[in-house]
Amino acid sequence: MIRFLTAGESHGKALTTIVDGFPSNLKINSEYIDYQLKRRQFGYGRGLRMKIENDKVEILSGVRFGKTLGTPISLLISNKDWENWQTKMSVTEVDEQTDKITIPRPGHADLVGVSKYNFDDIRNSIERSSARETAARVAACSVARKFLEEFGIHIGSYVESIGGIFSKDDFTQKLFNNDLSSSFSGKKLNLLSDKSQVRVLDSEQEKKIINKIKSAKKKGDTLGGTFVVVATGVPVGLGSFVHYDRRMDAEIAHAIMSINAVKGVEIGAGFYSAENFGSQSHDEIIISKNKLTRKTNRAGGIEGGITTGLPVIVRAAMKPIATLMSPIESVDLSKMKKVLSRRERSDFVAVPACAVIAESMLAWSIAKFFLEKFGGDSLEETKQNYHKYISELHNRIKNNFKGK
Ligand code: EPS
Repeated sequence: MIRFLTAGESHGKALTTIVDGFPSNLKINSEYIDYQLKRRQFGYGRGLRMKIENDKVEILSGVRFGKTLGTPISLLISNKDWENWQTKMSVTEVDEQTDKITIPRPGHADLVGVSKYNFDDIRNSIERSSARETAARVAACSVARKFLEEFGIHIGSYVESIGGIFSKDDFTQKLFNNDLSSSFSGKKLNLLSDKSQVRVLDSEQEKKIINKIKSAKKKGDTLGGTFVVVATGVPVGLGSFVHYDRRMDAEIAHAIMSINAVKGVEIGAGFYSAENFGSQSHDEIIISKNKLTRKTNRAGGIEGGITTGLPVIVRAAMKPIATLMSPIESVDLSKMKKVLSRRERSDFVAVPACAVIAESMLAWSIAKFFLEKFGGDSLEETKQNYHKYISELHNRIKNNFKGK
């Protein structure tokens, strides 16, 4: 059973995470994790904080001579901005008076946080609810991503739309139609999407989106969007139908929905299927190259809570960032009077970053069910179990049904 916890406030000294349960002898280094951290910081429309931070991880434990020990892996990411927040975010009591935040931003955790935790300063809600926490998640999930790569599982993503601007070339439809070259992989997908400033696959769409972000900025407004995450190389048989918490699709929906500002998650062509006939929704079973497979992949690589062996396809919606430079209505809690909401430094758009975070969370979910199925205390043991299962799979089905 793998697990991780993160800790750290947005403007505290650092973010930390402990990653537990991975087998020994997996090669990992800080450069690998830093590459993913950099991808999370990227994207047109991010705010000034990303100019301050240059997220780098320090591996504190669980790794020796570049390989995991099978022991808890602890990771640290320092907040460069801490320098400017030492008094305001001091762990110990300070004599200096700090201004309390009394106006909650609609759409952020400001009001619900003070309501729930009995705070007299909204700062206490902002700090941990900030999407800064996702830097620690990306670091933790990089271990899962590296582990999956050992089995040829690659996770990639692209931004499908920002502010309602979609590409004319519907790549998502190609995924559902299973209309991709045999060499298509999550890794190759990222080589394309990472080239774009907003991580889209179409340069015409990129131009339109950047213009829309520019106009949102001018108006002091923000935008959300939709993105697609794809995992290729996933074997048949991860997850189960036996319990609600062993279903791969339920696990993934939970993981993606837990990302800040995500308000919708869809597996495969979920919403399309709801509007169409069964014959247009399900994936016909065929034999190709002597193996059982499907004509299409509208199920998004999961049937009955179990992976089908086709790419896992997850689509998600991110709402616009809650901090608005042209604010909407709120209430000053110190006076209980109507006011305009509070402005503070923030992003205008963070959909490209959100897609990278979702890749990381998807890696975690798949690694969790992968290790549940194949187990192993060392990477060698996990590989042995995996290869035995994969090599026997087709003949096992054939032999079981022979002559019946
Ligand atoms: C973020 C750091 C934050 C924001 C953003 C994400 O930095 P700061 O609050 O110091 O500007 O840029 O957080 C939000 C948009 C949010 O609503 O919390 C990061 O590291 O991703």
